Amino acid sequence: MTIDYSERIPNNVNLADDRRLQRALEAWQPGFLQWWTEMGPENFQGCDVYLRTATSTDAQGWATFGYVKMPDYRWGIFLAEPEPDRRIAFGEHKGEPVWREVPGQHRGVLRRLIVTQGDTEPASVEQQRHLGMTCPSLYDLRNLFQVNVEEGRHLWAMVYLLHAYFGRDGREEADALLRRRSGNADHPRILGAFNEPTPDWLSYFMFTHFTDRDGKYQLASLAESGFDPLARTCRFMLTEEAHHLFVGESGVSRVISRTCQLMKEHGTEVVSEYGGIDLAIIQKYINFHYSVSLDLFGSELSTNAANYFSAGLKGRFKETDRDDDHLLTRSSYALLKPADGVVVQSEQPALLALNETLRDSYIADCERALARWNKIIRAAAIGIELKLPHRGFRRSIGEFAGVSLTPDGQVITEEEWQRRKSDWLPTPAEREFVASLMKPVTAPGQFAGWIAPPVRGINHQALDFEYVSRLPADAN
Ligand code: BYC
Repeated sequence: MTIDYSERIPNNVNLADDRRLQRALEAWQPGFLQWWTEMGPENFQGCDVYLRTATSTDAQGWATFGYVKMPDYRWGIFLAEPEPDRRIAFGEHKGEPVWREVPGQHRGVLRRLIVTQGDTEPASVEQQRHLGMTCPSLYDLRNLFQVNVEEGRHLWAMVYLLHAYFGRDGREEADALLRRRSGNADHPRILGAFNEPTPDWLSYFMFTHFTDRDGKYQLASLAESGFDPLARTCRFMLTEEAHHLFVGESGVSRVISRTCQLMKEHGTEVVSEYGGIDLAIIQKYINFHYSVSLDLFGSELSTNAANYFSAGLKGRFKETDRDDDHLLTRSSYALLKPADGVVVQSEQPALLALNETLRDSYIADCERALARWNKIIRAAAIGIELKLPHRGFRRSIGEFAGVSLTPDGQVITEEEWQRRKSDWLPTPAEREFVASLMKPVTAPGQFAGWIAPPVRGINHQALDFEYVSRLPADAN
C-alpha cells in the first residue's frame, strides 16, 4: 500500500475521506511541530540529515533515503495492511472477528494502553535531545536523528488512534502527550525509565538496546490485539523499531570492540587512561539499563495484565505461534520471588503472570544479544565475560521492589547494598569519566577514540559519506 505524500498529513488510512478527523489531526499538527522545535534535537534543526522516510507499508522496500531538515520530515500515519478475515487469537473473545471499532466496555482500558505507549515516544526524544553536540561520528549522529524522527512518528501513530476512535477524551489525551515532559517534577512522563536522563552516548546505546527492546515486546503484544487498528499500527511500528534496536546493539558492540582493541594494544584491563571505556564500566551500565528496563514490564502478578489478555486487548509475544489454549484459565506459571531472604519459586495462575511471561521473552532476547557481545571479547582472547544481572536486581516495580539483591541473585541487607552498590552500578566518577570522553567528532569518516567504526554504512553508503551536512558552527 503506497502512501499519499501530497496531503498535509501523509497517510494510508484515507484521511481525506474523513474531513472531521483530518481537521482534528491538522489542528494537533502545529502543537506537535512546536513540541518538536522545543524538545527535539537541540541545535541541529537546520541541518540536512540523510534520513529514511516510509513510502509504503510493504515489508520489502518500504523506505526511501534522502537529505531532509528534521522539522520538514513527513511524519504521517501508516498502518500495516489489514489481514483478511483476521480473528481474535486469545482470551474470552477468541475466534471472533477482530474489532474495527473500540468495544464500548473496554474503552477506558484501551485508551490507557494507547496513552502509555504513546507517552514513551516523545519522552525518548526529550531524553536524547542534547546528545547531538557530543556525537562520536556523523554516522552515529544520523542514526540518532533517524531514531528521533521515527519516535516522533510513533507518537503520531498513537495520536491517530486517540483522535480516530476515542472522541473528545482521545483528543484531550493527545494534547496531554505534548504537555508532559521527561523528568519534569510536575508533569513527568508516565513510566519510570522515561524520566531518567540519557546523559552520554554509552547510555544512549544502552537505552536503545535495552529500553527500545521493551518497546519491541510491548508493541509485539499490542500487535496481537483484537482491536485491529491498534494491531496494524503496531505491526508497522515494529518495522521501524528494528533499526532502533540495531543502533543500540551495534553501538554497544562497537564500544566493546574498541575496548578490547585497546586492552590488547596496552596489555591492561584499565583502558580508561587510553581513552577507552573499561569492560567493568560497560558491565555497570548494563546492570543499570537492564534493571530499569525490566521494570517497564510492570508487576509480576498483575490483574491489569490478566484483564487485558482476557478481554482480547493485549496478547503475548508471538501469541498465534504458541501451542496452548490461548485462554490460560487453567494454566500455572512458576514465578520467582523473594521470600524470607531467598529467591523462591511459587506456582501462580498463568493469567496473572502475563507481565512476567513477556519479561521472560525479553530476557531470552537480551541473553542472545549478550552472547554476541561476549563473542567479540572471546575473539580477542580476553577472559572476561559480561553478564546480565538477576531479574530481581535493583527493581522498583513488583515483587522485588524494596528487596536488595546482588547481580547474581543473593538477597542482601539494605546496609550491604549501600556498601556494595558502587561495585555494581556506575559511580558518579565513572559517569563523569564517560562524559569526559564525549567530544564531538564530525569530520566524515572519523570516529571517536572510544568506539570502533561500524562494519558498514547506512543504505550502502560509504563510512565517510556526509550523513549530516550544514552542521551548526559550534558542532565542529
Ligand atoms: N513505571 O499491574 P501493574 C517503548 C504502574 S517502551 C511507572 O504492575 P500493568 C519505547 C501501572 O501503570 C514500551 N509506573 O502493571 C522504548 C499501574 O498503575 P495504576 C511502552 C508503572 O498495568 C524506547 C501500577 O503501576 N509500552 O515503546 O500490568 C523508546 C500497577 O500496574 C510501571 C507499553 O508500556 C513503571 N515502570 O503493566 C521509545 C505498553 N510499571 O493502574 C519507546 C502499554 C507499572 O496503579 N502499557 N506501573 O495507576 C502496558 O502494557 C502497561 O501499562 C505496563 C504496566 C506493561 C507498562
